This record gives sequence, C-alpha cells and structure tokens, in this order.
Amino acid sequence: MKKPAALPELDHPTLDAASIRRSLHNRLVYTIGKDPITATDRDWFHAAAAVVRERMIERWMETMRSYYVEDRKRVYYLSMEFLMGRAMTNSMLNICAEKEFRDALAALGEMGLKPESISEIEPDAALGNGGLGRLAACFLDSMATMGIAGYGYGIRYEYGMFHQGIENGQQVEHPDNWLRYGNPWEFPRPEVLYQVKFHGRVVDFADEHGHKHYQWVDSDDVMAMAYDYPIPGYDTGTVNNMRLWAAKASRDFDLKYFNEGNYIAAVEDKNDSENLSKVLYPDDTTEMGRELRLKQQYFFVSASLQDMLYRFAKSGTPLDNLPDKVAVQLNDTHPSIAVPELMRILIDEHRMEWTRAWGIVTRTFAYTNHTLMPEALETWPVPLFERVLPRHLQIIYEINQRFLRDVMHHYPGDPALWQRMSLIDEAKGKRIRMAHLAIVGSHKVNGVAAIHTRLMKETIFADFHRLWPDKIVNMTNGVTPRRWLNQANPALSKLITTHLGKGWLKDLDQLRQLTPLTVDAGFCEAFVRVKRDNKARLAAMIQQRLAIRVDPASLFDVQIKRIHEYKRQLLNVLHVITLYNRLRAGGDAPPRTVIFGGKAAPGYRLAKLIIRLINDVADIVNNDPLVRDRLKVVFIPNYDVSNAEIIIPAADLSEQISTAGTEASGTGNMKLALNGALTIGTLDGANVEIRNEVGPENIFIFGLTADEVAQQYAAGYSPWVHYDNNAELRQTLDMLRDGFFSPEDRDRYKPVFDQLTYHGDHYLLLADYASYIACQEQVGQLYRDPAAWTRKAILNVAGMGQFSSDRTIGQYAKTIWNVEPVARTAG
Ligand code: 26V
Repeated sequence: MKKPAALPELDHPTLDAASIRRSLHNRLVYTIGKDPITATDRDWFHAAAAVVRERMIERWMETMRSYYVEDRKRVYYLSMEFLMGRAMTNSMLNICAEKEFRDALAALGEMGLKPESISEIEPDAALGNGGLGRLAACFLDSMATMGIAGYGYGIRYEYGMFHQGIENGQQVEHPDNWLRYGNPWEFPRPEVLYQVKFHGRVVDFADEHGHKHYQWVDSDDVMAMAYDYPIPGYDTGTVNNMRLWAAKASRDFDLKYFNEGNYIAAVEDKNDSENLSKVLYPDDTTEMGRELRLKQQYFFVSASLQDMLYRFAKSGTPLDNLPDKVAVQLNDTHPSIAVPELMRILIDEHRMEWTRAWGIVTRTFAYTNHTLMPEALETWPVPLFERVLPRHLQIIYEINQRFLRDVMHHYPGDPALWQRMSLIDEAKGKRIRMAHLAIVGSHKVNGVAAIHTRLMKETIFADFHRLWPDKIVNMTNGVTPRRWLNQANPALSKLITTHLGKGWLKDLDQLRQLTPLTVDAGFCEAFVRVKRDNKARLAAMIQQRLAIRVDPASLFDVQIKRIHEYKRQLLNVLHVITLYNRLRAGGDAPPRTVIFGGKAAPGYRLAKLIIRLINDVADIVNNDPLVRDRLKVVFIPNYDVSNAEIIIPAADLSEQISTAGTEASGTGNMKLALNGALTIGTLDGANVEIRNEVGPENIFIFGLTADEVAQQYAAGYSPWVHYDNNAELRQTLDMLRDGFFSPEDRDRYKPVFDQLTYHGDHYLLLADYASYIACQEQVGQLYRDPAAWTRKAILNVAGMGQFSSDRTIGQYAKTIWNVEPVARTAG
C-alpha cells in the first residue's frame, strides 16, 4: 500500500492541558451541541470521551497501517466475552495524559463541574460474566502494550451482564441497557458487513473432473456488522483494535416478504435476526444448551473468519501459508465451531483437498480451557446442530471419522477408549463434545494455572495427553497492572513509583525491589496510610449505598466473585456464624468487616439462596448489641469491574477458598494480592503459584489438597462424620436448619443444611471447616500485630510480578502464536 498523502489540514490534537481544555469546549459545543450553561455531567462526559478518543485515533491508524505495511503475523483472540469495564480513565492513563486531563477538567470547575462525577457517568462495558471475559480484556491491554498485532473479536451485545439489585435480601436482575446514551468509544462500520448463514440444507454435485462437492443452500441469512473499539497500549504508539459484531437483518430476507406485500411479517423477521446479538447469556459455569447461544457462537465466528481471511487475502499470500500469518486463539470452546467453519471455507469455497485443508486448520488454531467442571463442558445435541448448521455437522462427522481411525490405529482393540475420545457422546442421545473438537482441531491446548493444566492432563483430557504428549501446555493467567494497580489504586501506584520509578508498569517483576523496603519505617507508614485511605473510601461507599457503618480500622475480609457452590461462599458464612457465636459467648477477636460481592446465575436457585443467607446473617449480626462493632457483614450489590476497582484496593484479606481442584486459576486472587491483601486460600488454581512467589509464610493456606479431595470422593466421603464430631460446626449448621437467621420463615435455609448433609456436601465444606476456622484464628492473631501484617502485605505486592498478563501474553506469543512483540514509540 502506498503511504497516503499527508493531510495537513488535520488538527493533530496534542496532550497538553491547554489544548485538551480547548477541545473540551469545542466538543461540548460542536459535537454534543450543548451550551456550557445548560450542559449536564453526562454532556461533559461525552465531550471528554470525544476529546480522549480523538487523541488515540492517529496512533490507532498508524498502528493498523504498520501491521499492513510490515505484513505482521496477526493474533486473533476469539471470545464470546470481553469484560472491559469503563474506558475513560484507562485511556487517559494509557496515553499518559491523565494529569493533563485532570487539570483541564479541574479548570472547568468554575462551571460547577466535578471531574470524578464525570468519569462515573460512564457505564461499564460488561460484555462478560466473570473470569473468562475479564481475562480477555486484560489480554487486549497486554497485547497493545507489548506491541503484538492482536485483535479481539466478539459480539456487541445490546444488553451486557445484568445489574444486580438486592430487594428484601434477595437478588433481582435488571437489564443492562449500556448503550442507551450512545457509546463514545465505538466506531460503527456499516460497510464492513458479512453474511452469516443458518439452517437450510446441503446439496452435493460433481465438478467437471467428477469430484464431489458440497453446497449449503436455502439458508436463512443474517448480516454481521462491525463496530470497532480502539485498545490503547500503555505508554506506546500502539493502539490495537477490538471488533465486535452486531446482527442486522439481511435485505434479501426482508424482500421476500415485501414482495408478498407482507410488511409486518418482514419487520417481525428483521427483529428475529437482530435478536441474535441482543443479550449476553448470564450463566457462569453451567452450560445452557440453548439454540440462540449456538447461533451467537456461529454468528461471530463466521463473521470473524470472513474478516480475517479478507485481510489475509489482501497480502497476496497463498492460503497454505495462513498459519505463518494468522494465529487464532479460541477462548474456551465457545468459538470452537471455527474449526469446521474454516474447513468448510477451504473445502467448499476454495475447493481444497481435505488433508491439505486440515493441516492449515490445525496449525492456525489453539484452544484455552477454563474449567474442569463437567457441567460446564459444552456439548450440543446432534439434531439441534443438524438443523442450525447442517454442513458443519457433516464436516464434524468427517473429522471424527478420520480422527478415530487414527486412534484405533494407535490403540487397537480398545473400543471403550474410542468411545471416550470420540467427538460424539452417544450416552444420552447423540451430542457433540465441543472440547474434543477444539483439541483435535488445534496445535496447542492450554490450561490457565499449573495445577489446572496438570489436572487436565491427568483427568478430563488424559486420553488426549497420552496420544499427543506435547499438545497440552500451561499458560498461567495474569492481570494487567495498568488497570488493577495504576488505575484502581493511584495512591499505592504513586508510592511504588516514588521508590522504584515507573518501570514496574511494563515490567512487573521490578516489584521485587519492594522487599528491602519492609524495613524502611517511612515506606511502611506510607503503605499503611494508603491502605487506610482506600478502606475509608470503601467504607464511605458502603455507608452511602447501604447505610451500614463499618470501621476502616477493622480487618476488611473480602470475597468477591460469582456466587457458586464450588467457590464456597457458604464456607465463609459458616466462619462468620462461628465468629458470631464465639463473640456472643464472650470470646474475643479483632474487629472484622466481612465483605461479599457477586452475582448468581438467574436460574441457579442455591446460589441465590446463598445471597439471601448472607443478607439475613448480616441483618442479625449487624444489629446485635452484644456484637457491638466487632463484626460486621456486608453484601455489596452489583459486583462488577467498577466496583472491583474500589473494593480491591481496600481489602486486607482475600478469600480464595474453592474446593481444591475446582477453580481453574482465579484472577481476583492476583488483583487482591497485588493491592496488598493477604490471601486465605486452598491449594487451588493460581493460589499454588502465589504461594510459591510470596513464600508460604506470607499466605494462609488451609484445607485438603486436590489429591486428598479426590481420595475423599473415592473413599465415599460422608459429611456426617464432621457434623457429629465438631460441636461448633454442628451448632452453626443447626442454626441454619432451625431458622435462627430467618425467624419469620424458619425453613428458609433448610435446603442449605440439606445440601451440606443429606445431599452429601459435594464441595467438602464440612471436611475443610475445622482447618479453615483454625486458619482464620491465625489471621486474627496476625492482624493484632500491625507491623507484622504490613510486612507480609508488602511482601505480597513484591511477589506479584509473575502475575502480570504481560508475562502470560509473552508466553502465548512465544510457545503458541510464534509472534514477536514490537516496541513502538508514541507520537
Ligand atoms: C460458560 C457458559 C455457559 C453458557 C452460558 C454462558 C457461559 C459463560 C461462561 C462459561 C464458562 C465460564 C468459565 C470461566 O469463566 N472460567 C474461569 O476462567 C478464569 C479465566 O481463566 C479462571 O481464572 C477461573 O478460575 C475460571 O473459573
């Protein structure tokens, strides 16, 4: 491509406060169309967003142009979810102009403007459920910061993750209409439009050489329209792109009805197809086999593949070299339909021969697994699949046949093994195992923490590991220090920078240099002050939102994550009740504020009951005069990225207490430790690696190991042994059973009691109870020695270098994608 003629008439907006201030006025008047006299906070937000965004656009274009000119290998991160949160402060920080923006906004203070209330107007981009979606967002930040040509591809849901309200202690879901006031960060690309087919049937025919070919005909079509979002790297000229697809009715489709004169039916149909990208499925870890979700998956995969092949074709490289120029990462199995889709394109549209096409496909894709929980592994009923994607079913059958031929060759005479490895589960009606499809279609498969990868190899994917011992690799998760330290905790960030310089922002291992500062009294004092201020900020938020007074001097004990049995919020509640009973019996413990936050899947009854229990326990404990201020329980409604940014910097204690072997990695554990919280946790997920990095003396580990958990199951675990032999546990459980926390409805928590006893306590809460309580006592003791606590908190921050998503992305780049980072200077 020729370098386009320079456009001298461009403004080239600069980053000094004076220019920013002038732009703010200009945008308010000329873009938003508001008189400063009548402008609302929201008007100023939109003006400010326009000013930030116009300062990223030239870098964005230069980045895209350079990838093209240099013919860089692209990485495509395909994900059903991107949990981005707000973009305003993050963008200002990443282009290193936050101070200038703050000064410019402050100068507008004469107009009654408060800079904080402006950034708080922005709704979260909550296009994800939890860990998996937030990981994708951290990865985009790291790829941009490191200069990797990484593109996020996903769905532009009109409604993101629901807003959680708490009414009478119970979760109620409200729709997240995040686009209501327009989205200043998105660039609609109405000309980037692809057709996506559904339904229909497959016909075959012979070509002039007598070769058989297949054609997918009579399909119902939906159009995918692109929206682009700039992803600025930190302190670099690189601004990458995230492209999200929105469903639009296809014009042909309408015409059919219009020609029949059926206007209303045409508009109804238009609605149906545009419903495809309407709403994010709010279900974390239980697979919901709904047709609309399968359509969402194919919709965004088909559009994304068309788009990347179009870009690839422009370089003139032959298709056989696709894997040299393109790496596609499948974020869980949700986009794994990409495997048969690329086969279909190569075979049906490019008339390529099977083995040649298969070689290209398997060298292009890699798959990340995020969970070992059997109920979360996606499978689709064959009849549904056949109706929605008939050609893909044929291709999957062909992949399976060839794969099983290989398996039989390796392991003759073992039909049980063949059945276990098949892409089709024949047990309860035929179902397609999407994980098997993703493994077979990828050159690398990765877990997200060391223990998770080990368990993948030893349990769910053991057969595949035996067949392909080099395919499964570990890529321990990470988080971006830009959002989770620099942005969320500006005071701590500043303190660190004062002592280390700002190199840590791109090289988090430098945090190790904090270690000697544990004996620097001035540093320790400043560190304590930062934490206290952050706690005061959270206390004020709790007071304002919930009218609960909490003492910033108390131990802030925090568990924030989706509500799920395996994450064991209930174990935390059992500890709270135990503490309560001890205090009432005259016991002594340092003042604690136990803080919960998290959403339950709308259909997950027990998870919703756990939320209600937390609120009922809070009600009793917080109002018991015997307890005074020694224990407070708080459930913060609507846990999301923006609330996380306030809660995490204020935490003293991080609860990471899943049953060992169930939490693939966790990333909240990393964010909390990075902000100076001590972890109480099991040897699960990334906790294991956190312990290695901070040292076993600086983390509170309790409970059964993953291997011991497996043994318990194998030996026929019974919760009753623990119930019978531990009086304190029994008292706690009996209070739930007998309605102590629900006096007006005594049976309310019987299902909880039953789950932990009669129904077998699947997640072994009772088995870990004693060990957890003892560990919490040690936490309490340490908190009474502020100097010792602070020392450990600092050592936790110092040990978090490994958990930067830059480290993770560096590993993907080297061992999976085969791409090199390229440093670019800003300006
Ligand atoms: C499943 C489904 C099923 C259908 C409806 C929507 C939906 C959405 C998500 C999922 C799977 C969620 C898996 C997940 O988030 N896993 C988490 O991934 C994190 C990042 O790797 C990891 O830190 C957490 O431990 C893991 O639970």
